[in-house]
Amino acid sequence: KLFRRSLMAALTVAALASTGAAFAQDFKPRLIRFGYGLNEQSNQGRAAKVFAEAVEKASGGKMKVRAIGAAALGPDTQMQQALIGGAQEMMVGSTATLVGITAEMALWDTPFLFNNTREADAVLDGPVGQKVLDKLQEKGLVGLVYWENGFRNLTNSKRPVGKLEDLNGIKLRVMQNNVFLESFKTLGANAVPLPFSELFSAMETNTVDGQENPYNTILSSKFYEVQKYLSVTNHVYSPWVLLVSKKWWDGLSAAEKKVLQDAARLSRDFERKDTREEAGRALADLKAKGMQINELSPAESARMRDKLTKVNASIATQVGMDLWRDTQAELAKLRGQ
Ligand code: TF8
Repeated sequence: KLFRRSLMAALTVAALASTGAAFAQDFKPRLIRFGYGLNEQSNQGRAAKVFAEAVEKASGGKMKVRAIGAAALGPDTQMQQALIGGAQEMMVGSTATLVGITAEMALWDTPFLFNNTREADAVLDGPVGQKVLDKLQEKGLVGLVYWENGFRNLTNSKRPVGKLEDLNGIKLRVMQNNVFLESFKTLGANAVPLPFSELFSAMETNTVDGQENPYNTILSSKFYEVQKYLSVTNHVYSPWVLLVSKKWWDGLSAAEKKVLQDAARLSRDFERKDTREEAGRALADLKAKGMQINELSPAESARMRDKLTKVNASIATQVGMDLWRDTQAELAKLRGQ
């Protein structure tokens, strides 16, 4: 009995020693170029910093994240290609700009898909969200988690949009994505696709009259300097997605991958909380900056919603009927239907 006990102890010591050795070997010095489109003072910038710090800490300083904001590494679409080719390691950006690569991402562009952030979190972090992330792999990308960009609202320099007809003839910048293009054409706007990095100067020079983004971005990108009117439409919830180059990812050890996955989840939880707090204050801040804010009446909101259901059929075809039905089923369950 005594012999067995000491044998067990010896085995335990040996096991501990070997995990310790494996730990040291499992981290190589890594430099991670992490690009994003908004500025450092934005919710995106703050969360990028949280991610970078978590990775460095958990890897004992072996993995270094260089977070590069303000689209200095290029707009979303350019960074996506750099990740696919292996010239850049990581980024965070809009799911909407990924639709050209992974059609399933169009699911998140469905107008009025989520009624609130509880629904968004549940679907994005659940099996449907994971299924969409998994689709990225065959295109050379690994999707780790979704961050919150947020519910989108309209701004423009022409007039308050209180009803559908007010959008007529407004030159509105949209993301480079066929669903957004179709949605805003359906609403009567003159929709112009542009990368985010060109948006501010396009509004400043009146190349476009308006745009749509969450309150946080309107504030952090100082759109209030070039836009007078903000109309509360909440027409769609936009996620951001944390992406890794698959080429680079496949060369990482299990321990290195785990560090990135854990830091991704930690940054997600921080980012959503931070974004929601900021969004709660942002409307008052934007008013103080001189923006004129109007809400749509419930009747006008319903009209906009009705009109936009037209694009649902084409989204369902793009993402596949199975995924579309799974999403609707999950939402019905969340709504207690
Ligand atoms: C947009 C998006 C942006 C993102 C960002 C640059 O309007 O809402 O927030 O693309 O990653 O383009």
